[in-house]
Amino acid sequence: MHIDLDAFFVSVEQVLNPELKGKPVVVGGKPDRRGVVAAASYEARAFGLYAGMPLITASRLCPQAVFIEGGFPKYRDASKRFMAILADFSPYLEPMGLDEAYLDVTGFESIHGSIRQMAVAIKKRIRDELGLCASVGIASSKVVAKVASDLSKPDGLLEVLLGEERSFLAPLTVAQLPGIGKKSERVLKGLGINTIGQLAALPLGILKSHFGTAGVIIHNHANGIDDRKVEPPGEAKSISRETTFGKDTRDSSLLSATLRYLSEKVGSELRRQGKRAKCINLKLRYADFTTITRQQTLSQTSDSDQTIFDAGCKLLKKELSTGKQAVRLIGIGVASLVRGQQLDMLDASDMRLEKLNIAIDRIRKKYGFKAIQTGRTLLLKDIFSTNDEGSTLPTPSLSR
Ligand code: DCP
Ligand code: CA
Repeated sequence: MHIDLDAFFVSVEQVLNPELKGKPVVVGGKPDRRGVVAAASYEARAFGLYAGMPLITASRLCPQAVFIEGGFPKYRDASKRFMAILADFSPYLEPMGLDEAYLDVTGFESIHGSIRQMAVAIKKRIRDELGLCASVGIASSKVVAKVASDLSKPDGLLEVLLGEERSFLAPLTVAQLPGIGKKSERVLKGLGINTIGQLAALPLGILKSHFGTAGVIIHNHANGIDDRKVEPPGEAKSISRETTFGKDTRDSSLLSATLRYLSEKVGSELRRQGKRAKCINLKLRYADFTTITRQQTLSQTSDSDQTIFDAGCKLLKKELSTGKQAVRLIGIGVASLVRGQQLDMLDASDMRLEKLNIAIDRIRKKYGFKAIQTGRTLLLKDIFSTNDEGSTLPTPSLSR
């Protein structure tokens, strides 16, 4: 089964404020703010609004829409409750983001009835307990189940019977196949391929010459073949935080203050998971949207804000010395994570930092992230808005 909640952020807002029901609603921010639509209600989509559209365009197309800022904690809570309902039906649950999951219910029919009955029961529980609508696709593989749930939206339920995968996919457009983005769609159009059926019939060699090894996957998926298992999540392989500036900037003190803030967010999550990182990466997006990432490997694993920040800063300085453009987005991440303690002896200054991190984490856990702030981030005071989660920039990506 693939289960996906309809108009997720918006629907959560409508449950909390029923006056919004049945109206064009946009979550993402007020239209005078720079930013994009995160979620649009189906009523808003009727005006051509979609996720990723600039808010300013959205307000032009649909001035009567209600624009709301939204708040990540609400969606996270709804997501937890959604996943808990699914977990009642099978332990083979693979969440894909907040509002979407694969669930392998094979073998649980004797408890819950047919798979279709299970899907009906899941939808009912989500409606009764969360007030939300879910769309469900049932099929013998992940890719077909996902296409089925997408196609069934909103409030849908679509089952593709065993053996009917190919004929189900055949009439759909290639863009409806997960993994086919705008670029691949253009390449395929150039080859005269518009439907998944045509794609399925294309010789494998041609696909390989255009898409490399991904060509094999595309070929299989187009033919309804997908042997990926539903895999309950392992441990996070990387942690990152990023933010888009209200206005593109070259101000190195603003960039470094933001980098410090993001490093602290990454560091505290790293320590919360009881892990250390070997690799630090910096991400920058410039005014013209070109995006770069640069990494550095540490000589020893670390979980300290200071180490993450120092490595990020070095990479930033190097990059800015060559870049001429203003920066639109900055992000910092850690990868190559390992669990547990440092084996080498820490020197006195490392020990001091470690104690400092522990103290800061404790204060933040008790009083919120904004309860304590390092000098380096003071510059951001005016830019940061605050909410019940603590100090966050007004972008959802940062509130996590
Ligand atoms: N989201 C976002 N920015 C995007 C796309 C999505 O912030 N560019 C957020 C808001 C969505 C949520 O993720 O509510 C889930 O994304 P979906 O693509 O599943 O979209 P919706 O749930 O809003 O609508 P649908 O009914 O099409 O699933
Ligand atoms: Ca959704």
